[in-house]
Amino acid sequence: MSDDISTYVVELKRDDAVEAVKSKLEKGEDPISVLNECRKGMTIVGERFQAGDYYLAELMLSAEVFKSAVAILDPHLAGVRSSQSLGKVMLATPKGDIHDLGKNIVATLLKAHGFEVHDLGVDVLPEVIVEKAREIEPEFVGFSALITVAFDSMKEAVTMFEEAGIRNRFKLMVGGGVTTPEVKDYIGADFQTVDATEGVAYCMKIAGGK
Ligand code: B12
Repeated sequence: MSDDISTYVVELKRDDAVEAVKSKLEKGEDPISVLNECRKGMTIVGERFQAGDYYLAELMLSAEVFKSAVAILDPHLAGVRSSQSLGKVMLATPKGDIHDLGKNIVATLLKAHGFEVHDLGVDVLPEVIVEKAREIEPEFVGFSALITVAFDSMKEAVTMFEEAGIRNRFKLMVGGGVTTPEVKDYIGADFQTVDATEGVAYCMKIAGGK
């Protein structure tokens, strides 16, 4: 059996992907690099979908393969849980977007590094995001966006943060495959990444590396 996880994800071979993840972990490979291999597979699936070679059914199946692989990785990613909270992070996939695989990974990694994570879920209305930010009082707010319609929802939420006078109370991060530095500027975020570990490093830095 080959151990190329990205190929198994692309070929929608769940059992092979799971076995390859287990085997790499047993060999002592870094869980983050195993995660990146899984993600590479999703990127290829996305390219095939865009090119019309894959349909929605394949997109959905690939997500299931990815989830099964990450379920094996999850306890390893969460291995270094800290007992002291470094601060609160509120996460959401904004209105119009239901992608959550990346957001869930960021949540796991942040928890693993000692942050208290409040995950609002997917397709979250801007008014709910603002209401929850008032209630939770997070040090960080993170948006996860995978489709372009989410850009306007995020901008709407930021405008509502400003109108409510709370925009400066937290650092605003945006992540997800379709985001770029231009998206960060468009919505008025403080930080942008397409790599969950960079997001965690940013929070750690701001939190003072406590
Ligand atoms: C899997 C998938 C799906 C699954 C999602 C399952 C799920 N539970 O999430 C399903 C099948 C449901 C789906 C549906 C659709 N999808 Co889709 N999907 C994908 C695919 C193949 C992979 C996305 C993914 O999960 N990647 C793996 C994760 C781990 O990567 P990630 O999200 O980028 O996250 C990483 C980082 O970005 C970062 N991160 C993520 N969020 C955050 C947040 C913070 C705060 C931080 C710090 C970091 C961070 O951490 C993660 C790990 O490093 C992409 C292709 C691609 N290239 O991304 C298309 C893609 C996103 N989908 C696309 C489309 C068009 C759709 C549909 C509209 C299709 C349709 N016709 O119905 C619907 C949208 C429904 C909706 N309203 O949201 C397009 C979007 C194009 C665009 N520019 O808008 C893409 C890019 C495919 C393509 N190339 O055309 N999809």
